[in-house]
Amino acid sequence: DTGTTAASLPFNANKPAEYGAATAVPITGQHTVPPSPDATGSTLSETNASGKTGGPAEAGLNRVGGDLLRVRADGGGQVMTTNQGVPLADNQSSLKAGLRGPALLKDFILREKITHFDHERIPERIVHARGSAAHGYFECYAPLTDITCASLFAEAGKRTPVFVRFSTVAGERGSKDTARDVRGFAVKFYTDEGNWDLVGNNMPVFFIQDAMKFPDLVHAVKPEPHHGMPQAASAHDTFWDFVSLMPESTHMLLWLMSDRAIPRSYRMMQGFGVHTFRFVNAQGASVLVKFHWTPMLGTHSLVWDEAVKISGADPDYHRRDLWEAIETGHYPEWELGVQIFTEEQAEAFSFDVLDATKIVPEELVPITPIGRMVLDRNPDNFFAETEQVAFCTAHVVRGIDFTNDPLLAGRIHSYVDTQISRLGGPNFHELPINAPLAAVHNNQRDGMHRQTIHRGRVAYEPNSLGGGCPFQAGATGFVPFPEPIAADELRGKPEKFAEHFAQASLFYASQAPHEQRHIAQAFRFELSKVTVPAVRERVVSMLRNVSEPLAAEVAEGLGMPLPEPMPRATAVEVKPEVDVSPALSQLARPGDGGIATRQIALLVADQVNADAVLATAQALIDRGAMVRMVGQHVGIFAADDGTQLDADASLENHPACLFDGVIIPDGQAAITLLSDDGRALEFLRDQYRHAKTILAIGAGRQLLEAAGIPLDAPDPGVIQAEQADARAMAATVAALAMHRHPERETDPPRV
Ligand code: HDD
Repeated sequence: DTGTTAASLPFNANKPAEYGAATAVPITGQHTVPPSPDATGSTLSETNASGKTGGPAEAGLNRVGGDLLRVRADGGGQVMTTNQGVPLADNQSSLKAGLRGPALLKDFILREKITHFDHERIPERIVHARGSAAHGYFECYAPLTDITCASLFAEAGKRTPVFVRFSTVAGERGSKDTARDVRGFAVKFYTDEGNWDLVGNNMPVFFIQDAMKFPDLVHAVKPEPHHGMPQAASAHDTFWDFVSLMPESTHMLLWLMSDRAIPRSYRMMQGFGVHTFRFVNAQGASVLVKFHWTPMLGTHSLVWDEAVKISGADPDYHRRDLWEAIETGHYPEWELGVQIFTEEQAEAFSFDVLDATKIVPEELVPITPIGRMVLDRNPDNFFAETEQVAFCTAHVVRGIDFTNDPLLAGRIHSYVDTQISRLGGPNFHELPINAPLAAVHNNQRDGMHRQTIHRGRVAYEPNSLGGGCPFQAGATGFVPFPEPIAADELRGKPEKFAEHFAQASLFYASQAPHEQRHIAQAFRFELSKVTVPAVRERVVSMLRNVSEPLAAEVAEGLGMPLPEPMPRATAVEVKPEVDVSPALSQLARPGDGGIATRQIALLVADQVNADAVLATAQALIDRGAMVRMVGQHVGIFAADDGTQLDADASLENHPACLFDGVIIPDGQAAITLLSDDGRALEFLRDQYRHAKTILAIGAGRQLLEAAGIPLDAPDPGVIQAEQADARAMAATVAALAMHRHPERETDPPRV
């Protein structure tokens, strides 16, 4: 006996008798009652019931009422057991011969716990390893039965549960969120006629035209194989070596170097199905379609210097943003639209709609809105849901079919195949997050980790012993579109695939001046990391076929002479239908003009003016913004009228890059303190450099001066006011709603 009383032990209240002879008699543990879902502090959001979470289906919704409740586990108020359900007296100390003795091999409790732990990890996705996901629903606007018999588009108001995963492509599972990269936008629709996965990206084109090249592309962009660097970055030799030898990647490179590759939020980016798909109606007639997701919050991006700094300040920036928005009830929403066109129209286009490096300009075929998607529930468990979800382009439903895009053909194989090794066998469709809500009946049997218990002795077809069941649905099931094909087998590409530059030029020409500037800067940055001069030269020679001013700007930025333009793969002159497509600029989709969920820093220090703090905070909170008091430390500050202000962020733990705007309240003594603080000055310089909104009230102006913020020229994003009155707040809200003020940018930055 150590002589220590149980009550005085500080270590583990649930296990009072941990030492000495007292351990011979195990003591029943204690538990605390977890808060109810409604109580503040709970991270669960079951109250936001979606079809996938259970609850009765409402009229007009899917007839399937499946849910995940059947597999949810919650240890609250429960006794601890082994995996065999045996209640455990003690799972904190291993079984030993004597208190100081050797551990015993027969300790199945220790061995089970450690064995399970040893096998907790599964292989990460070969691409798109880092991602974040959420539950929600898709709601159809109006019946589309004239063009598709897909059940989710059958009725106005019909809701279909969805699970959506956003991702970066190149980085490993633990990499940063704000890398320059394509973002995955994968949607699993649990329709009442089976699962449909629309596995898209936030860019409408791709690097390559044929799936055969996908392993080469991924090997080139991933960390270089000899030393495993760089992580989550395309700025290295092997990537640019590969793409510069593959002019078909030019159009995608323009998107990748644009602001699209550093989105402000998953909630503020478009999504695209990329390939041309088919809608097929009940009569078997087909139209071609391209899928577009448009965010209600508009399309907005970071700037590169900001993205780099966020990588250090909060590598989980996008994951946190999505999670917090949903937890606070600001459910992100997108509109789904389709470009609809016929085969005959497609044949007349100057490009091939089977070429995934080409868009169909919206000016040529406008987008028809067909429904909206709302994400209203965070997953309960990251591994079980976000990690184990298996998206496959092969998962289509009746009414939706493929085209002969050769990139899509390879994908139809690749995704199912990869899940078999990633998720450990062919039964990954039985994992709860992957299981369709529609019933599954077929003669497939067995395999690793089979969950279903099939009854009966018939697992073949045709059969008479099982009454011929399960029977084929015939014309009411999935019938492939009967596309007539008569052709020679060969390895090659259509003529139109050889034109690689026209749409890259279109994209560049359609960007706003600051977007064009950012593209040139991104090329400059990425290529400056390339060590082989010949690779840089090849990229710039490629750019000469896109835009001479762009090529010249990049060459100048790299201190190199202009190389000859890259020889073209085709001599055929392409006459593009449009030279400019305003829809390709992010400015075309500014969003709803609100500032909801925008992160605003309110700088505080002792003796800050209480009225200014409270008035500005209230005005912004009223419009849904997220306001944080940022102090020289976290915790309590005394304002000028004695009010205690509780700062939940500090200049040290929440640098400027994490905010969309900053308020400098009045209060001479506080401003004097902040003017002597290098972190406060750096905070303002970064806000200014990153083209964000700054409001300075009264003496707050002195802080701007101390930080060297230029105040000579008018800037709608730098607002100075004597008081936090309605006029000042209206100007601030309008400036925040503009997202950024790029007209202030200079290269190199003034501040
Ligand atoms: Fe892919 C994952 C999107 C081309 C092979 N891809 C993956 C994910 C997205 C995309 C969003 C992540 C899914 C998730 O969150 O689990 N991929 C695209 C788009 C492409 C594309 C929009 C071009 C239009 N992909 C592509 C090709 C191949 C693959 C050409 C192979 C031939 N992609 C895969 C994969 C992954 C994957 C290896 C890795 C993990 C997974 O599938 O489930 O099968």
